[in-house]
Amino acid sequence: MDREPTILESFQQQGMSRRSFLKFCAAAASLLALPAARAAELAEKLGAMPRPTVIYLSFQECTGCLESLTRSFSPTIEHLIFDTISLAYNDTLQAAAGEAAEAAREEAMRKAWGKYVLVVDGSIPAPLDGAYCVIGGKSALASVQEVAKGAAAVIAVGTCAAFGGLPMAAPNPTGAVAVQDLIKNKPLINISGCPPIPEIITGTIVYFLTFGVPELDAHHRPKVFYGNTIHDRCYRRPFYDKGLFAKTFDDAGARNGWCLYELGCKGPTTYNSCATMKWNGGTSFPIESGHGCLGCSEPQFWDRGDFYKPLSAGLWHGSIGEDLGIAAVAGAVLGGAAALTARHRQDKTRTETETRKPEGK
Ligand code: FSX
Repeated sequence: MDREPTILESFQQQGMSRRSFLKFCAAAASLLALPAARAAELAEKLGAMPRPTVIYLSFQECTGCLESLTRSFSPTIEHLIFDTISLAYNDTLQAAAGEAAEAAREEAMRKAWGKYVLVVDGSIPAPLDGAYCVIGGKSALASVQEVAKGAAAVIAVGTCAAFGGLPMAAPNPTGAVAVQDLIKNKPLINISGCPPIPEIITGTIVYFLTFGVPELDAHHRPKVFYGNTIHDRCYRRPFYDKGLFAKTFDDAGARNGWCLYELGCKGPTTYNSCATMKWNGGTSFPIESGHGCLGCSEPQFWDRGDFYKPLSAGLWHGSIGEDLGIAAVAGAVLGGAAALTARHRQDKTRTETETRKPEGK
């Protein structure tokens, strides 16, 4: 064959049938909540295209995002990197090291200039020409700018890459910034979460390859995954509505599975799919394990207040938390009637959030 194999041919070369490819596409379509016609289109388009080149750069981060990605159940990481994309560079997963690895990246960039997808995890320290993060003799700042030049699109994976995350937490000793603070002239998708849900990473990549940039919220996140708060979909929500709250992690309320709001849960102000997609193939998520949401998919989550104080304590800085917090205290006292107020305020703050520009812009 004197041309690149298509994605379907790659599946078949790995000994898998067309049927298993269609099952892979059906799983991806279901994850993305696509209607039947779009699901068929996904299989048709994905099957006919050659595997696109992906360059994956990691900077200031904890590698949790990549750990998360390797645990994707559907599409699996194996299907993604062996059959769906051509992962030209990832300094954690690749076998090559040193100069050979850098040469492979340069070659991949040259061959797919203007067409490859750049995935970034981790924040980038900007001061002193990026001197606080240097890999292979090149600063993260120079690397991301150089690779982004030839990219068709940029996907920022994890809250560090999307919003600065933990490395940017006060006092931000390295002057860390987010990818969107540096790359302004390319289509950009943020997949936030510390780490993000693995299926959101793989699902977004598959969607982008097939249909282009999905519909995004004000923070450049795919609406299909970040369109609702954790609170909107939380299975403990009926207890919130009745004003039944756990007061400590070991009281009767906690044992009965009541709402964790008063223990600091940030679910009402956090947009993500944890309550529906969950983790480890749909096994559980933090609130199901008895711990409140930390709000890790929102900008500046680390500096916005005490993780273990309720939003109503007013320590979660910003109008969203304060507004919702006041409503929730009333909910605890007045039960169902006040919960209606909380929902109304939540709708109002959702609108505020969606019209808000990303911080630092
Ligand atoms: Fe950050 Fe990711 Fe949290 Fe860690 O790459 S979003 S610290 S899970 O690893 O960047």
